[in-house]
Amino acid sequence: MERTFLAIKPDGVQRGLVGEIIRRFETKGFTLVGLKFLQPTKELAESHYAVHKERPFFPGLVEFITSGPIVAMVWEGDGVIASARKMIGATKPLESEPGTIRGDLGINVGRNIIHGSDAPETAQNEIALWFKSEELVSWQPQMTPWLH
Ligand code: ABT
Ligand code: MG
Repeated sequence: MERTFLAIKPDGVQRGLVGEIIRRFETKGFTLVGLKFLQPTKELAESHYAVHKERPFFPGLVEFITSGPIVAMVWEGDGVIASARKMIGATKPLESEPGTIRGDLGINVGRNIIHGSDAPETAQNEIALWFKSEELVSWQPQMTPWLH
């Protein structure tokens, strides 16, 4: 079953959006398999955003991501990687549609509330970066089958 890495960034935590964001993925029907609350170290933030390391916004991005606690999560479900990206919305605030997390809740590209892995390979790498395998719980929700 497909898994993705999602993280509620420091702005999402500071603004009290944790419950609202988790609710959206729960009610969509995805399954939470990993969850922790932590303030990322500089090393962890730099590894996570390594792909952007030559970009001018990199130092500010690392400073922001390490500035306070975040909620790191792994969610599971059919097509969860692409679906979560859709639910999160576009990176540029003016392009994120209403109905998406960023479209409904944010206006700032550098403070965009939540991260989601953008492809199967990055999902696998990010899950391994943020979680030990024993921190992930494989379980099947006992749900009414017509939800899935
Ligand atoms: P992430 O989920 O954080 O990776 O964002 P997303 O994939 O939607 O967008 P990308 B392109 O990966 O941006 C990573 C972070 O860098 C910030 N950023 C990006 C800027 O501040 N200025 C820019 O010009 C660009 C392109 C936005 C993202 N994070 N935050 N916070
Ligand atoms: Mg990205």
